[in-house]
Amino acid sequence: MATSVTGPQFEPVHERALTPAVGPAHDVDGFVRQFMRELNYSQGVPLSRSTLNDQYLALARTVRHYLMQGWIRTGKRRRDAGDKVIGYLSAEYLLGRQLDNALLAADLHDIAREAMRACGLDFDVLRAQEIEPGLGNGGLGRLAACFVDSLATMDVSCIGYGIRYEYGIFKQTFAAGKQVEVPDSWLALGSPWEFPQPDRAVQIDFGGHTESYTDDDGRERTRWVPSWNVQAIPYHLLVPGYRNNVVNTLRLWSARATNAFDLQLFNQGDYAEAVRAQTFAENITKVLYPEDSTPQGRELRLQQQYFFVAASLKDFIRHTLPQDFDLHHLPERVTFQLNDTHPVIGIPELMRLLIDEYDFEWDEAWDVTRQCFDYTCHTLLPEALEVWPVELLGRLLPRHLEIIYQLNEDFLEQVRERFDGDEVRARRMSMVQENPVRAIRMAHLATVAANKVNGVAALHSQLLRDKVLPDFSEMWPDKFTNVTNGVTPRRFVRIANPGMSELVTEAIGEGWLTDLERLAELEPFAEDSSFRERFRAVKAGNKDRLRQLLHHRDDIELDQDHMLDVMVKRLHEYKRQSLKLLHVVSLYEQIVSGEIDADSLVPRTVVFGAKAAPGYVMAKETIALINAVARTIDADERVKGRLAIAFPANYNVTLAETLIPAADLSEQISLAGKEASGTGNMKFALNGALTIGTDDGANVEIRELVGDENFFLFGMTEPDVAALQAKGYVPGDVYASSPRLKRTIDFLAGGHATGGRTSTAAAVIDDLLSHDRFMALADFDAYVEAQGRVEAKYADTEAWTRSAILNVARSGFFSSDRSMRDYLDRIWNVSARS
Ligand code: F58
Repeated sequence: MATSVTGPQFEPVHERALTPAVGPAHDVDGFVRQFMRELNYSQGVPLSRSTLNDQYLALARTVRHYLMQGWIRTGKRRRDAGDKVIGYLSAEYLLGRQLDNALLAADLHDIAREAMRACGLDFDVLRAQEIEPGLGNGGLGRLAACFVDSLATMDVSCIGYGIRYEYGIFKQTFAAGKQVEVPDSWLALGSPWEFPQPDRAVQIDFGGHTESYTDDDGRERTRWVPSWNVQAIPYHLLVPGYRNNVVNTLRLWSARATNAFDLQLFNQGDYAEAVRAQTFAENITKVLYPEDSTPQGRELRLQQQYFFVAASLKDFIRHTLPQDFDLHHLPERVTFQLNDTHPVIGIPELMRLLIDEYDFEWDEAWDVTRQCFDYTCHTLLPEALEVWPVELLGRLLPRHLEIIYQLNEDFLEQVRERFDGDEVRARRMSMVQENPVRAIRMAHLATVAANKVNGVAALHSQLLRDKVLPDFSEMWPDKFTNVTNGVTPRRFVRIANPGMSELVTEAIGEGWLTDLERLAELEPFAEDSSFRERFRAVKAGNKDRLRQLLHHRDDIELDQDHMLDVMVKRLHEYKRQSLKLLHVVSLYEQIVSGEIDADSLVPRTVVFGAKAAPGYVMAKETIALINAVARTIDADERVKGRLAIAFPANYNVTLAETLIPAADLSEQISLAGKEASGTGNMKFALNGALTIGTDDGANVEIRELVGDENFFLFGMTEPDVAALQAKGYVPGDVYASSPRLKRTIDFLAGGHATGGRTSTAAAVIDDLLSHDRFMALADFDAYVEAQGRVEAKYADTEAWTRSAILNVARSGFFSSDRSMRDYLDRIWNVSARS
């Protein structure tokens, strides 16, 4: 159709967006103009009538504008080059606040601050408005967020696939010291960082049955006849690299009903029934399961897993690959990293797609599938390895169950052939467990299909091979590898600790943020007394910042000049918060009994931060107990100013960013052999805290790197634990034979640390004395002894500071950039551009 254009002629929008001049100007004026435009045209308010939330949303969208060009360019460049994509499949991304990270990536911080000042607004108040997207439980989810940050910074093509939970990890509050969970409505005030793409929805099927048929070529085939389906709507989030104009994508899926609304029912007045389908469908992505260390075998969880994985695979094939791409070459274009077992249903799903929808033969499909997946295991607790009852799997995904059975049959045939028909071994290795109910072992399925299987720290990978999957490592020794976790220095050093970052840059120059091993250049400064003084001044400033935050946020008054002894992580018995608490009670008992003079103690505040899974009774008892002891100590004049517990509610990424840089002592005291890696331990070391820890997870590597003299090691090793277990562990005997422990427990049981109430500690003490599955009592004496070493060292300010600086200098290895390089070399066979 011929049209005559009378007005100005425009280039197509996508072309224009590629022209550098089109983005907002990188200066205060440009920022202010864009901000006002956002406020007026997107929020629809003049500055004079705008609320804080309006201003925050406009600010976020303004910053977003500066990233758009990089995002469009990155996508185009990757499509043109046909880059191999890392498809990171993770049910969780614990992102933390977005604004600071985007400002840092785009180098806009100073401009934005100045621009807000020019508008008469308080930049810091606006930054504090942001509600962090808590789309993860703990370490595993935060690791995924660190990894995508590093991949963008290293310009590696990655799409992070996940779930857009409407409610993330619950908000924790305390009522009379007990944990109360409040829904986390992170979307309620608007979500300026996401781009919904409803036109890119994909349909996800569930239920029904399978049937055999003969196709036009006379081949016997199987067809899945599902009984219901939902729509998966993708939402894009930007993942900006650090100052490289690269922006990768996080693609999070949200569920929507296929037929939202039954108009006939509505017209008949049956309103509830009319929207039933919608409610049902939308439940799938309604809420994150708040379990941390043991999976909850619930139908909805399996629905979530299949939902996001199936949507991601379909979407990748349809929208990321060129049209008519020959899927025999899929492994050249993608590698799907399975973040724990949660996305493992993707393996039979890819088989199903290839066979049922793309006409592949079984062997061809398997050949492609087993080259497309790698599997990371994040645990050592056997109860944390997911199994799905076949009854449930067969009801929800009948075709997938058939495929798994067939894969298992083929696999077991291989096992029998290789190991002389060893039937006992075949049963141990089977993907199907028979007792207590017939169920699919997702870790076995993943291990069989994956190209590579990795643990998350050296010790963990060793134990994974030797204890969790020994038969598999015997069969395929080369399949197993290790990648020690890491953390992003952009968020956890630069943003969280600006004072230290500045000091580091002054000392060793720029460039360390993307080459963290360069922190080693700080080593000589540990011997420089004026540097040490400045280092201490930074720590003191960070403590002051924390003091102010806790005052406003939690009504907690931190004592000035205390040693900050910090234990922050999910609450779990294996992590042994109870051991830390026993240490505090022991100090308190010694003062109260007059054994030691309060003034002889190094003044210390023990900070806890921990959420308990809502159904985890012992974890909740422990929280209530910590709070009760905190109250009792706080009210006792005899220890005032010398000993305190602070337990701010709702520990999350945002709080971590203020808490960790203020810490002196990092508590990493899990029972050896139980913490796969830990990543909090790395964040503390990088921010100049000294670790008191067991020989567990990545603590082992931290100690090796920072040196024994800069780390407080205590407790049983993993072989000690195994030997004690084998001998038969009797916690009552430990209690009876350790006078210090006995006095501590008797004191606590007598109600002396819980305001006179003996019931508060009963459940925890009963459990410790009768089971103590994680052997807290067995390590108590060693822990107290190590705390004695901590006190002695802390009293020597210069020695402590020297060690703190050396912790920073020697922790460059723990950058997630290094983890990503290891994945690229050992697992993905892809090279980074930078
Ligand atoms: C954690 N796992 C490990 N799981 O405990 C920790 O040692 C490690 O550093 C971290 O992964 C990263 O590798 C963890 O956070 C979960 O939260 C799962 C959530 C879903 C249910 C099962 C546990």
